[in-house]
Amino acid sequence: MLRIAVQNKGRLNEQSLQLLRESGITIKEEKRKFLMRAPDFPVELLFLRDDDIPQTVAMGAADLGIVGYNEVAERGCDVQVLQKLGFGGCRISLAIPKGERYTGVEYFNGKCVATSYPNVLNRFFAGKGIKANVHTITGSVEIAPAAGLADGIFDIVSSGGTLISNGLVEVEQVLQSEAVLIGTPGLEEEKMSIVRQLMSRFESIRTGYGKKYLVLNIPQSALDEAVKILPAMRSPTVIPLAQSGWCSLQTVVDEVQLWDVIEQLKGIGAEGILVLALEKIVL
Ligand code: PRT
Ligand code: ZN
Repeated sequence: MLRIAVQNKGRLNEQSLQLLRESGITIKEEKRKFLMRAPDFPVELLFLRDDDIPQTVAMGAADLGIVGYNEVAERGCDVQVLQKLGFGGCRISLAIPKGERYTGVEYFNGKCVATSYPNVLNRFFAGKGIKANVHTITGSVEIAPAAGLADGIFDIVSSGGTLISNGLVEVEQVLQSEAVLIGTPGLEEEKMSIVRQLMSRFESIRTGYGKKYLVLNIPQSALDEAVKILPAMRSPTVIPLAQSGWCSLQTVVDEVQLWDVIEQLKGIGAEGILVLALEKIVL
């Protein structure tokens, strides 16, 4: 039996549970408790605040945890980062009031910076030889400069909207983060074999994120050109059509490239283009 710590509410909760569901680990949420056993996999889930997950895993009270890398970096607990999970992406950045002249990280010498991530920030400043006053506050860090509590902030940024609405400008991106799977160091082989099985399922799901399955018809004469346009995993599947001179192409495309690829394919005569949702890619 493997115990996995997940966030009990908050931003990573739903996607963590969805990843587990898609991996075949379902829990009945309507009567959710602190600790729940999955009926269909040798796993139980422990629901915690994200702040407590790294330490719980380091102590071995949970074997695995799903948590933002930012929390792992801040807590400095003895855990193994086993896998990036491809959601919860954000960064921790330094930001200062708009209109301030910023010439480089030396700007922060002698300045006061408010943050909930003092350890990450102190390490960054120490590495750059900056002597600043790091002021630890929890919650609403972004209002600290306007409230006269700090000259700048060091906080999580995702879209950047919160900084803009508080009159702040991001000047240094210090740490890139996403949800990660962490594990207790030195798990016994029996548990590790379940961990490996889970990680391979997670990887299949992650590989499918942001990808679409594209099906289209193309004149045989344009096939070579179409193959050059399509960024397939190996090469696209080509199936002849009943109508002579035409074939069907099937391939996987990154969502970000999708419209570009479609327009290029239409330009060489593609027709009947279907874009289908892709659930998993098992490598
Ligand atoms: O209650 P608990 O302690 O479990 O949760 P929490 O309130 O500490 O964390 P929660 O649920 O807010 O976030 C959990 C994790 O989500 C974080 O540790 C990050 O790894 C990740 N994550 C991803 C984010 C964001 N994106 C994010 N945008 N965490 C917080 N934010 C906040 C940020 O603090 C700032 O206030 O959103 C604001 C900035 O967002 P933008 O889009 O305006 O830039
Ligand atoms: Zn938290």
